[in-house]
Amino acid sequence: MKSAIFHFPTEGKPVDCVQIKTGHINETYLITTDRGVKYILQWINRYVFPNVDAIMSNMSAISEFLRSKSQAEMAMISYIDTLDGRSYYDDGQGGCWRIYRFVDNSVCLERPERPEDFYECARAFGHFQYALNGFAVEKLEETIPGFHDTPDRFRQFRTVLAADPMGRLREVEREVSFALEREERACRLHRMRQRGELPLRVTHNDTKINNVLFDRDSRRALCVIDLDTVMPGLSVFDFGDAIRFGASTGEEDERDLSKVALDLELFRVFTRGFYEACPSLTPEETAAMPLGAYTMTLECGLRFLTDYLNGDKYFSIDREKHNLDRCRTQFKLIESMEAHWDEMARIVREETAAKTVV
Ligand code: GN1
Ligand code: MG
Repeated sequence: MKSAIFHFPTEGKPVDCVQIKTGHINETYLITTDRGVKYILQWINRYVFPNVDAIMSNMSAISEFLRSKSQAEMAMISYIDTLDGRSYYDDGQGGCWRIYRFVDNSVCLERPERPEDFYECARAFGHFQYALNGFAVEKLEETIPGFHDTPDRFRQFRTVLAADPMGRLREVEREVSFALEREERACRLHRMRQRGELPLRVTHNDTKINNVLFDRDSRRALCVIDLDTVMPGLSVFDFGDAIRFGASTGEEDERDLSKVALDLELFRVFTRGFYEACPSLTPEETAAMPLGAYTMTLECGLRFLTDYLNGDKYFSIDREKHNLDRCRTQFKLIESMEAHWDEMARIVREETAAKTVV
């Protein structure tokens, strides 16, 4: 049992604690009490999130806004304050903990088991974006500054390349060239953002399908979770990150790269669901969807590679070279996107054109 749980009010006495292996940053536990009530307890990684107050205050600002909007069709998880009235428990040893009540009958999917799951996932993230239209973006704190600042990710990459602290550079020369050759294209979105060609929105920034809770029976999306990286961003960050993870035919850490490609049918289904749930996207935003998928995939691969070269300090790993394997799947996916670029653009046009208000 994680003793942090005893700093929160629970219905009944906690009697069981199981770790849920999901995500690469925080640790998550399912707690059950003697009255059968379930809670999710989370340990927040302070190396990644030094400012926990900023996370919690973003979260409550968003929750409040969404609750005040009657049309919000998606539920929000709400964190439970500690016994002494704080939004999280600081254990004094560098650990911060928070809890929320487990959503009854919910299930979290590591990948879409059928296209409908991915459609539901798209609707959930599209709706999240749509429902937050009108929220004053500037009220949000940047919980991780420059999170999707791709040029800055390249700068960090170059710093690690120059230092090569683990002596791993020689082994990854191919991956390094792969990334550097694509730098210009990967930074295009950032320049469009700077030029104001795409509107700044409230974005989730971590739109993996495992950040959506589904109803176990109906398989409808219930709510979006993991709001730690909600920050000002571009709508296509959310679109693109979901594609990166969910529309790949292989796992994010698959070692057999022949299994990894972009599934165009899943790409279509996601585009449809996202646009249906968020019809306020501008024509410029929809046109940038393929580039969003490309940028998020390359950037994520670059982050895995940077972390590998840096000694695996950021993403948790379960095996040697885990981050390198993750980097390779992302780059394989990039090759698949490059090979199907025109089809991606055509699918986006087909799925958004008919509905565009002229
Ligand atoms: C991290 O921990 P998790 O799985 O929710 C990361 C994302 C990456 C993702 C790659 C705060 O998310 O940005 O896209 O791993 N989160 C943070 O799977 O860096
Ligand atoms: Mg997550």
